[in-house]
Amino acid sequence: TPVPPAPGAVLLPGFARADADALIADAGSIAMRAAFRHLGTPGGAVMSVAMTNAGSLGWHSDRSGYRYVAADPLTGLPWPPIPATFLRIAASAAEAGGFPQFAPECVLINRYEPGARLSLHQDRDEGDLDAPIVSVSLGLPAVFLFGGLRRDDPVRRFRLSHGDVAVWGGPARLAFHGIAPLKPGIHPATGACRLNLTFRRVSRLP
Ligand code: MD5
Ligand code: FE
Repeated sequence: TPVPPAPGAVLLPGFARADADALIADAGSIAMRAAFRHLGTPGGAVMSVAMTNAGSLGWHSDRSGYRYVAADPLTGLPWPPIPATFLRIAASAAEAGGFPQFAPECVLINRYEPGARLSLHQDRDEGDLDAPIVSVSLGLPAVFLFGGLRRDDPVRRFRLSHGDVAVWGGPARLAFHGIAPLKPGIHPATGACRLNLTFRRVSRLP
C-alpha cells in the first residue's frame, strides 16, 4: 500500500522484499569491483556511511566538492553496470510512484554500520531535478529524518525497514533529509548493517 509521507514522496512498504536477497547479492558483486569507501567532504570530514556506485556515473565527494564522475577514483575504471535486478525494481517503483519514464544513470549504494548517520542535506548535484530519486532500504531498520525545503524547517521521523522503497519526486525532491545514527543489530539478510540503494537520473533527457 503506497503511503504519502509528504507531497511528492511515496513510500512503498515492503515493495522490494521479495527481491531483497538478489539485490543484496548484486550489491556485493558491485563492491567486489568498486569497494565501499568512506568519502571525504569539502569541509575536511570523513563520512560515517560507506559508499560505492554502479552506472555510467557515480557520486563522489572529496576536498574539492561533490560531483558525479564516470570512473571510480580508486581504480580509474568505469563504475560497474547497474544490474538488471536493480533496474527492474527502480523502474517498477518509480512507476508506482507516478514516474513511468524513470531512466537512472547512477545507483549510489550506501552502507550504514552501527552509529553511521547522514546529516540533514539536500540532493542537488543532479542536472535533472525533475526526475525522482528512488531509494531501497535493505537490512537493519533506520530512522529517516524528513524536513522541508529550508534547513530549519521542522523534521519528521519515520522508520525505513528491510524491503521498503521510497520515491522522492516533485516537491519532495529537494527536501532536506537525513538518517539518524544506526542502532546496532543483526539482520538475517545483511548482518550488522543497513544498505540503501539510491537511484538517480543525473543528466537531462532531450
Ligand atoms: C538513505 N540516502 O537512506 C538515503 C536515501 C543519499 C540519501 O539521502 O543522499 O544518499 S535517499 C533519500 C532522499 C533522496 C531525495 C530526496 C529525499 C530523500 N527527500 O526529499 O527526503 O541512505
Ligand atoms: Fe540524500
